[in-house]
Formats: sequence, structure tokens, C-alpha cells
Amino acid sequence: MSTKQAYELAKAEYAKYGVDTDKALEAMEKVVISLHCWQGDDVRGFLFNDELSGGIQTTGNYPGRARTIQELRNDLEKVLSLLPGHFKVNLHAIYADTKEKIDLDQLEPKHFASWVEWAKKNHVGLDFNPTCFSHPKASSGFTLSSNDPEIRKFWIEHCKRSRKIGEYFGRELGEPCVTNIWVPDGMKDTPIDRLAPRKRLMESLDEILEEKIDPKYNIDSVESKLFGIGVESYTTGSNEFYMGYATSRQISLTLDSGHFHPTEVISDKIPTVLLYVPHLLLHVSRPVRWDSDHVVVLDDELNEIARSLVRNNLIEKTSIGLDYFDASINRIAAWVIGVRATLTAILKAYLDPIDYLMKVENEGNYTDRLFLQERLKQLPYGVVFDYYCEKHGVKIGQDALDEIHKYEKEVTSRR
Ligand code: RNT
Ligand code: ZN
Repeated sequence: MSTKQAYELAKAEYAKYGVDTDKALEAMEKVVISLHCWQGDDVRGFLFNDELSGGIQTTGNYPGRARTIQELRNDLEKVLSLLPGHFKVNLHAIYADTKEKIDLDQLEPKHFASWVEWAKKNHVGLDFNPTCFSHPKASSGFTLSSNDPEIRKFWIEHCKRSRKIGEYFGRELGEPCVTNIWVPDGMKDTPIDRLAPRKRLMESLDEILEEKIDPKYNIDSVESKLFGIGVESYTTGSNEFYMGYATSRQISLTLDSGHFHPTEVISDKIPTVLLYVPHLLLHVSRPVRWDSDHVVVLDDELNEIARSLVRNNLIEKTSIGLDYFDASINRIAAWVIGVRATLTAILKAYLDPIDYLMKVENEGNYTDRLFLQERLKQLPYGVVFDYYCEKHGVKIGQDALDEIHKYEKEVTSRR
């Protein structure tokens, strides 16, 4: 049976529940996922050759890490060829393309000109992040909330420049760049003063955001966290800190699925925080017992995240980025698996009979709601996803894996 024939059967099955699969596929065309460039080189970047630090860690030494910008771009192109839809690539400041010996407080748009060229050629947008870690000036464990005015000044300047780079991306590529600020600031052991660092972080952020930039080009977002490795007792940029900050400044809030207590989920936070902030950035990740940044898979929480986005049309106010780094498996596969899982979850959410489910819920008919929720798990969404891939000329299932193996044999295993 061809993919198309299988699709026609699936379409008929979904129609029994009042779902139009063609419409769901139409909705998918508007979905944009931001691919985190750092999966390809274990978050090392090319500006310095510093070890990863700041409470985050990659584990594994699978061969084939991208060692140059060119290798990273080749890998990203291979990944993009295996994915259906429209994408952005999410860069960190340490991925600047320059031979100049410069520091983070000297970065300018011109240091990313070749990325813009590459993005245009590959029809992708760009997102951006200041890199406030893996740097000698972050070695005290504090950056924007440091009690040393010189250290603060350095990181404030870096973040200001990052917003200008974001604006440049937005202008050049015709879609806004989301510039996300995450700082690792915090303490291993119980602090005495929990307030002062937060006051300093607030003031630093205000200084960074002082210059107004048109959100048509750059959207500012801030990312909270619970803890990091070696930063277990206190995180300056906690959830409450950034909820309050993003709400009072009316900027975007970043929710990373690994940045909460192990049983706490972001799917329930999405419709909540969007009552108060104008925009959300997601860092879709998979925490296994801690903020381990495992490759995203189609698990219950990913399904719930997608439903939260789709059911009330909150996807329009949300940018979806991925954030994980697994160095223990083929890195191209790691990207492809995570993006395909995310796309599948979103498609699956569009394939739910939302109006009907809302109706029975509003009537208090929880019996039918539960029966249907269970039935939906059995419907052939995978067939619809395959057809979506085929429509985009993208390889399906085993063929996609064979392609990854081929690239590994010819390219990444020779590095
Ligand atoms: C760290 C944050 C942050 C980083 C990336 C590399 O815990 O999740 O988003 O993972 O910026
Ligand atoms: Zn993150």
C-alpha cells in the first residue's frame, strides 16, 4: 500500500470523529520549530575553545562532533533535508564566524553575516542567545547578578550587543529573531542574602532592555531555572523572578521543560503564563530525573505541551525551540528524532476533535471525554505524519535512518 493509500484510510477513520486530516496538515504548514545549533557540537561554539560550564553538561563521546562552522552547517543541512516544514536555527553568541580575537562584549552583527547568508540560502530564520557561561568572567558563578560591577558591566554589554544581533537577523530574514537570555547565576550552598542578587539581576536586565527594539525584528525573552550542576541551593533567575519580570516588563518568557521539579510540567504553565505575558518561548527538552537534556521523544508531556499550544490557539503567541544536547548517540539522529517527535505531537494535537471534546467537557460529560481521549491514542496519526513527510519530499521511517547512516559513514565517522 502506498503512503497516499494509507493516508486515505486514516482520513476516513479520523472523519468518524469529525476530524478533517487535510485541515490538520494545512495547520502544520504554519508551524515553525527552532533547531538548537548546539546539539551538533556539544555546546562548545567556535569563538573560544572553552570547556562547557555554568551548571550544564553534555555526556557521551559519540564520534562525529562538528569541529568547525562549516561542519556544523553541513550537519544542519543534512538534518533540514530530513525534516518536513519551516524551521529556524537557534544560535548562541559563541557560534560567531570571525577570525578576529574578540571577546563577547565586542560582538557585532558583522560577526554573524555568514550565518545570515547561510540562513537565506537554506530558507531558515535565525534565533539568538547571549552566551553567559563557559567563560572566565562567569567563573565566580555569577554574571548579570554579580556583586562585582566590572563583571556585571561585561555581561550587560554582551547582552545589549546580542539584542542588536537579533535585530539584524530579524531585519535581514523578514521574521523576528527571539533573543533569549539565560544566566547560570546561583550558589552551590545555602545563601545568606537571597534578595540582593535578584535586585542586581533585575537592574541589569532593565539596563539591557533600555533601548527599544521593534518586536517585528527582535523579541526579548528570559529563561528561568530551578538549579544546575554545582548550583543546587540557589538560582538568582528562578521561576518566580522571571514570571514577575516578564509580566511587569511585558516581554517574552521562556519555559524550558527541564527547569522545574521532576514532576512539575510546563504544559500546564503555557495557558497560565500567557494570560500575563505577551509571548512565550519554549525550550522543549526531556529531563530524566534532573535537567539532563535528553533527546526529546513523543512522551505524555510532549503530547500535553502540543495540546496546550493547539487547543486555544496559543501556538500563535509561542515560539517553539528545542534545547537538549546528547553526545552519546549520533548527533544528526538526535536532532531528527527530537524535531520529528515535536512535529508529530503538534500534528497529533491538530488531529484531536477539539470542538467536540470541549463540548462534552462543558456539558460535564466526563465519561465520553475519557473514552474519546483513550480512543485518540489508537488512531493512525503516524500514517498522517508519513504523508506529511512525503508531501514535503522528506524520507520516512527506515529510509530516513538509512540516510543518517549513510551520512555517518561518508562524513561524520571520518572526523
Ligand atoms: C540551560 C538553559 C539554556 C541552555 C542553552 C545552551 O539550563 O536551558 O537554555 O541550555 O542556552
Ligand atoms: Zn533552555
